[in-house]
Amino acid sequence: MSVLARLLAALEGGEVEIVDLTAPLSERTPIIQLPPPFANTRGFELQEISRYDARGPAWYWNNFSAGEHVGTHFDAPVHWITGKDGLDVSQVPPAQLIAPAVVIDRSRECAADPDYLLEIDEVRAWESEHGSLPAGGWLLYRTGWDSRASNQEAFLNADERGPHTPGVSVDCARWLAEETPILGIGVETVGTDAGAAHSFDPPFPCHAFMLGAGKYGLTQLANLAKLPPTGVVLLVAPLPIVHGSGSPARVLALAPR
Ligand code: 23J
Ligand code: MN
Repeated sequence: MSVLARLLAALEGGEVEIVDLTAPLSERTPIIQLPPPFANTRGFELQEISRYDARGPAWYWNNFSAGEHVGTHFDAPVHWITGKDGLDVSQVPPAQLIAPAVVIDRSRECAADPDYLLEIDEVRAWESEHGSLPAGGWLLYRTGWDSRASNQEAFLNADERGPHTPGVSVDCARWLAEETPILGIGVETVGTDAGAAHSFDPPFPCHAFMLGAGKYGLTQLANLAKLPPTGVVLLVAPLPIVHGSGSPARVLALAPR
C-alpha cells in the first residue's frame, strides 16, 4: 500500500484522529485589546449579499471583514519590526504548513497564576522526559485558556493594570527563537505573548525574538487537551494574503488514537 493509502486507512480505521484546533470565527470571536496610544484590530464581521431573495433568488453569500490577527491565526515574520525583511504570510513555504508538533501542558500552573510565564528550565525538563523539541516543528503551549475563548472579558482577563494572560518569559522566548530548531510556537491565548508583555524588556519578547528569527506564531488554539505530548502532525492553513502580516488559519492536528 502507498504511504497515502496507509494514511487514509489509518484515518478511516480510527488509528489516526483529526483534531480541529481552530476556534469558530464570528462576531463574538475575542480580539486583542492594545492599550492607548496603539491602534486596534477590527473583529470578524459578516455582511449579507443575498439570501435566496430579490438580491439573489437561488443563492446565499456574504462579504466578510476582519483583521489579519483575529481568532485562530498565523503570525508571519513581517508582523514584527525585527522580522521586517522576512516572509509575509503568502510567502511561507507550503512544505512548512505540515509539520510535527509537541505539547507542553502548564494548565495547572496557569490556573493558579494567570500571569504565568514558561521558563527555559521547564522546556528542558519536558525534553528530558519526552525527547528534543522537533526540528522544523511546533511547540504548542497548553495553558487552559481555551476554556475562556467564548467570552471576550474572561479571555482577555484585564483589570486596571492591564490584561493578565499567560505567556513565555523573555529568556525563554530568546532561547526558543535562537537556540532551538522549532518552526514556531502555538498558544491558546489571544497572542503569543503574555498579557503583561507590553511591560517586558524587550516588549512582546515572543513576537520580537521568534518573528525576528524567521519563526512563526499561532494563536487562539482550541482542543490542545486532546493531544498527546508528542507524535502529532499539524496542518496549518493561513490564507495567502499578499503582503499580509498574518491570517486567520484553519489548524488541524493528526493525532494517534
Ligand atoms: C500587535 C501588537 C501586539 C500584539 C499583537 C499584535 C498580537 O498578539 C498578534 O496577534 O500578533 S501582542
Ligand atoms: Mn497575531
